Amino acid sequence: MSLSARQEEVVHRTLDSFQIELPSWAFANTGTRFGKFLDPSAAATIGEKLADAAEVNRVTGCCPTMAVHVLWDFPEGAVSVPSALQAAGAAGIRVGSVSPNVFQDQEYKYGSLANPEASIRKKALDHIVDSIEIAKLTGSRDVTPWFIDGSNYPGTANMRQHKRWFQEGLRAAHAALGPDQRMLVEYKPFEPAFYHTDIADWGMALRLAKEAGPQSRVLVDTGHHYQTQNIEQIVAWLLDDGMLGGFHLNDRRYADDDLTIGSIDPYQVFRIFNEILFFEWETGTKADIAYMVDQSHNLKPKIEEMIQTVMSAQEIFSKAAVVDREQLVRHQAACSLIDAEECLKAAFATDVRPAIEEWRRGKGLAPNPLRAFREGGYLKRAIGERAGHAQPVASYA
Ligand code: PSV
Ligand code: MN
Repeated sequence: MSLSARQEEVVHRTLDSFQIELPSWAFANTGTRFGKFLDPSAAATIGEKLADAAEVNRVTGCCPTMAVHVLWDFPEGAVSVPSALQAAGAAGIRVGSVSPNVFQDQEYKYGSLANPEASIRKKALDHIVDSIEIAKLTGSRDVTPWFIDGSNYPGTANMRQHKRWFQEGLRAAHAALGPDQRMLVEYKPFEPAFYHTDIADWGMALRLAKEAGPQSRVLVDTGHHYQTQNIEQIVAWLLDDGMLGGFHLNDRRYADDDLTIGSIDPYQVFRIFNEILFFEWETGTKADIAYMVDQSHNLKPKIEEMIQTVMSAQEIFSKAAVVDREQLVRHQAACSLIDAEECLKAAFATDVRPAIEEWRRGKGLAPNPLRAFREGGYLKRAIGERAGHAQPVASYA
C-alpha cells in the first residue's frame, strides 16, 4: 500500500519529534556469557563511543544523545566527566541518560539495595546518588537504575524484607534528584537471578516508582517480559497513569536477547508504538517518553547495526503514525472487529519508506543512512585508529 499526501505529511511531522537515544555499550565489544568475538572497529573509550554515536546521528539525524553507564564510561566517577563532556562537544552529541551500575562489583554478589548487609546497601545507594550527581554535571535528565537483586533458590531470601529495602532505597535515591531530573525504574523477570527478582515486572516497578516520589517513572525494556506477554497493554496502562518514562528498545526471540529492534517481531513493536500514538491523538498531548536503545551487538558490525536499528524504529513508528484513528475508534465503538483489525493491519502494511526518504532529503540527509555510512569511510578510519588498542574482554562493555 502506498501513501496519500496527507499520510506523508503525518509521517514527516511524526519523525520531526521522534528522537532515539543510543547506548554507549552497544558500540563496545560485547558478547554472551560464553565469550566475546572481538570487532576491530569496536569502541573502547567513551571518546570512541561518542564518536560512533555521532556518526550514527550524522547519517540518521535523529540521535542527538548517547546513554552512558557509569562504571563502563566514567570509571573515575565525577572526575571522568569533564573529559567526556569535551569529547561529546567535539563529536557534536550530548550525554543522555545515566545508568548507575550496582551489579558488577564483587560486593553485589548477594544484591545491592536489598543486600542483607547494611554497608553494601549503603554503598549501592551512594553509587546511585553519585550517578545522579554525574547526571547533573552532564546535564542529563534521566537516571536509569536497573537491579539484579533477587535470589536463585527458594527459601534463600526474605522477599518482603527485600521489597521494604527497595522502597527505602529508591525513596532515598529520589530525594537526591534535581528539580528537573527523573528516575526511571526498570524491571526484568529473571537473569541474573533465577528464582525471584526483586523488581520482576511492571507492577512492581510502578509501585516502587510511585512510592519513591513524583519524579519517578517506569522504564519498559522490551526484552524484559515473559514470552507472549502483552507489552502494548502494559504501555497503555502506564501511559494512562502518566507513569511511562521511557523504553529500552530491542527485540528478542527467547529471553533478554538484546537483538535488533523489529528483527523478530516487527508487528509487536508496531502495536507498542500504536498505543503511544493513539494516546497522543486521543489526549492531544505528547507523551514524555525517552526512546532509548538497549541492544548488544555481538555478531553484526556495531555501527551498522545501530543505523539499521534507528532505521527500523523510524519505519515502524511511521507505520503506527498512519493508522486512521477516526476510522479505528468508529470501528471499536461499533464492535466491528474485522474492520478495526483490518484498519490496524492496513497501516502496518503501508510502505512508509519513500516518505521517510523524503523526510531525510528535507533535512539535508542522505535518503539511505546505511549507504551514506558505507560511503563515508568512517569505518575504515575507525579500524585504522583502533587497531592495536587493548580491547577489554572481561567486562561487559
Ligand atoms: C539489563 O539486562 C539491562 O537491560 C539494563 O538496562 C542494563 O543497564 C543493561 O541491560 C546493560 O546492557
Ligand atoms: Mn535495559
